[in-house]
Amino acid sequence: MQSTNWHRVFIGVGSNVGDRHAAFRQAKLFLANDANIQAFQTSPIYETNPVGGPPQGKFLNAVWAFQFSGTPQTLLKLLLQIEQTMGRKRTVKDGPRTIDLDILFFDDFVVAEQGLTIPHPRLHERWFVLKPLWDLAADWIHPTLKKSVCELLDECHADC
Ligand code: PH2
Ligand code: MG
Ligand code: MG
Repeated sequence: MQSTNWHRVFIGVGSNVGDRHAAFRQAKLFLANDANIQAFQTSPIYETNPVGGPPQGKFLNAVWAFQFSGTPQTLLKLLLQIEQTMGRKRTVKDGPRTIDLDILFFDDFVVAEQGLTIPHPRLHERWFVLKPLWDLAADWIHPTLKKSVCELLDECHADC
């Protein structure tokens, strides 16, 4: 039997359209039932003011962590598939969305490709990402900034 390589992954989850809690539940089911995902963990859910983009409704935000068997590219494909299945429309940049699933960290990988940047390029500036990340993994080290999530949260303004 071939041995499977499991990677520790953190994703940021956001929703500000429709039944936001229902969208979280549905996206979680899609992921937790995937054969390449194990040991699923969820942070608390926060209601946050929108940062950037057009005027829009408040978000629910959370971070989910799991073990993933596959590459960053196959994970991205899975997340985009779930977003599409759940009716995500990409019209306005940073505009309203039924569900947004962003890869934050993938082990300590650093990836810079068209359409895929890991770590997420703005995670260290966003309270709505850092706080739920801190709930799950305060000591995780950002692979390029070389700071812990706890340090990044300390440096981050509460209204971002
Ligand atoms: N996502 C964005 C833009 N602005 N603001 C909040 N509060 N939460 C988000 O998830 C969010 C945002 C683009 O992905
Ligand atoms: Mg996003
Ligand atoms: Mg996204």
